[in-house]
Formats: sequence, structure tokens, C-alpha cells
Amino acid sequence: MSKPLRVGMIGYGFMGRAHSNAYHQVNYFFDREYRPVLQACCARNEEKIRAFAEKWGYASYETDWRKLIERDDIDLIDIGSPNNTHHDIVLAAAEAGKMILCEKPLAMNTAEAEAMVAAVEKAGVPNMVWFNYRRVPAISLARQLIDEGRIGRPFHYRATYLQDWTIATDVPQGGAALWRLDAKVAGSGVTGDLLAHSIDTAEWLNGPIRSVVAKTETFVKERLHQETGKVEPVEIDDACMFLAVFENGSMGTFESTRYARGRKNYNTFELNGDRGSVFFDLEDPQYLDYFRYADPETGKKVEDHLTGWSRIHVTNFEHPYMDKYWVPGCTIGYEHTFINALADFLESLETGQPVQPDFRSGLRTQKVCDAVLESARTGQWVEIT
Ligand code: SOE
Repeated sequence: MSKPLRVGMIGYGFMGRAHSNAYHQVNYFFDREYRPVLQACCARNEEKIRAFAEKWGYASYETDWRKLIERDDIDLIDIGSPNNTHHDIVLAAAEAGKMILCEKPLAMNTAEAEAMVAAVEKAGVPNMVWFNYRRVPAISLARQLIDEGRIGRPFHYRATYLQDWTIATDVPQGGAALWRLDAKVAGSGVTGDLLAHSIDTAEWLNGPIRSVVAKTETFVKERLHQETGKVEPVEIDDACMFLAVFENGSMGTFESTRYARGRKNYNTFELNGDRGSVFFDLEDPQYLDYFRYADPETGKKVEDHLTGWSRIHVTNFEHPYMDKYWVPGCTIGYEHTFINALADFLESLETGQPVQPDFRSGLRTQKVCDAVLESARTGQWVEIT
């Protein structure tokens, strides 16, 4: 017998669609006790949220998130609205005893994130941050190879997250779809929006980052603000580069920008260890590149004239999540990373084991982001405590 899980979705943009799709699809592919029911969605603009509710099959809609949280026919609040709304919604939803899923970054800053963690932990409500890239099968496979000892002692972690959609100086800031360029709404630029993904993946694969030194740049200093109608200073970081030292002694470089002409969603990482290396590129997401140097059991060099990089097409039944979809060789896509994340969340409700990344894990990422921004301001190395 399936148990209904009545969802209240806040936001109707890119993430509202990605999450709603996951609610629709998850039980077709994963056998789970809980069955999401699209009970209500919510946004301030009534015309838009009504149209969204009709299109995605929500039974009702609200225009005030406080009303949504007050409803006793909602079990789970999903936050897909801009970053500056996350904190207040989480505090109210936790107080009301709702389960909470929140888009990344968890918060505008560490202080907010700490209050959000305290709220969900005090209320004892299940929670998760939608760092969906952990659920790319190739990235999960990278984690498996690391756990199996195939990388060995890590030396270098190298991440890039490059896009190019804000190069034109006449792209406005603020308002629908462009709030990511408005620091008052987004908190930061590429650091919170893109590097948060890279940091979450890096810490998941390679453990905690101990200290960072960073440099940021804002290439376009003023943009028209869609809501005020005025040309206003741009306060977000358009690009950010930082060096990192991990607790395990390895070194990291991280680069992110929205000014890499031709790069659309170029999210890559490479990890080099004494026994092997892995490389991943989100623009080619079905593949994980693996270099095998040594046997994971013995640590001895593999004496083999075929030693070299191998490209693993991560679509076999034995690869993470792939037995839930099609037959080997048939690929899945971006939207499935949200389905996989949701499936893991639903499983955690059955097992009682908290799902990762939870809000406490999201707080870690927030601390690293804040340390990066602080370092960019001061020019000093910053320790993450
Ligand atoms: C920004 O363009 C963005 O949409 C991010 O906000 C998402 O988190 C990322 O996955 C894709 O790019």
C-alpha cells in the first residue's frame, strides 16, 4: 500500500519545473512506499501560479507561502523560490512540523544557514538540499571508485564550473529569471550559484576543505534593474577562482564564471591520487573517465601495456541508479538527477536514515562559500571552522 506524501511546492521557475517533474516520475522508476501527491503550489503572481498548477497537475495553488505552510493537508514543503526566501520559509515550515526540501544554496549566508539547521533539527523534520549533481550516475560512480580505494592517496582536486550567459552588457539584473544577478536576492554570484555545486561535490568526494584563498571579479559593473527600472551597480561576483587545502592534505583549485564564451554548463572535476584518477564533465554526463595505475587491493602498480585512461559509459545495470531505467547503453539526462535525489529522500523516510545532503551538509557548503567571499574581500587565506 503506498502512502501519499502531500507536496506544497514554492516557486514555478526552472527548479519548480525540475522538482515537479521528479514528483511525477519517481514512482514509475523506483519502488517506494511513499507516493508524492502534487497537492498545492505557491507563488506571488496569481496568473502565473494558476497556469503552473494547471500545467503540472497541482490540485490547488496559494499566493502566500505562509498560507501554504498553515494548511494541514500538506506534509512536505519544497522551496524552489529565490535564495532570499529560503530562511523565513524554512523556519516557519519547521515550526509547523513539515518535511522540507530546499534548493541550493541553502541560504544567503552562514548565519541564516545555521538558524535553518537549528530549526529543522529542533523540529526533527526530514530535510534535504537539492544538490542534484551528486545523483548523476557518473558522479556517484566516482564516489564508489574512491570508496573502493581505486584513487588511493589524493593529491589534487580540480573543479571548474563555467557558463557564458551574462556576457552581454544589456542583460538586465533582478526580477523573474534574472534574480541570480541581484545580490540582494541571490546573496552572491557564481560563488553561491555554481561553486556551491562544485564545493558540495568536492567535499562529498574528497572530504572537508580546511582553508581557502580566493579572487573574485565583476566584469560588468552596472546593469538595468528590471524591477526598479534604474541602472544600478552590480554587486554579485561574475567570476571566482579559489585555491583550497583539504583536511586530507590534498590541494584544490576551483574556477567559476559566467563569462566563458561557449561554455554552457561546463561543470567538471578531476581527482588525482597515487593509485588512479577520475575526470567528469557535465556537458558529457554519461561518461566517467578513469585512469587505473594501481590495484586497489594491493596498491601495486598494474603491470600492463594497456594502462591508460578509460572512458566508462555509465549506463550499465551495475552502475548507480541505472538499473531503475532502461537497458545498458540507453542514457538518462539532467532531469533524472532530481528523480534520483527524490528517490533517495523517499527511501530515507522508509529507513529512518537521514538522507544526504541534509541541511547540516548544506551549512558546510555555505561556510566554504562565505570563506571564499571573505578571502576575496581581504586577500587572506581563510580557515573553515
Ligand atoms: C544557473 O544558470 C544554473 O541554473 C544554476 O542555478 C543551477 O543550480 C545549475 O545546475 C545550472 O545553472
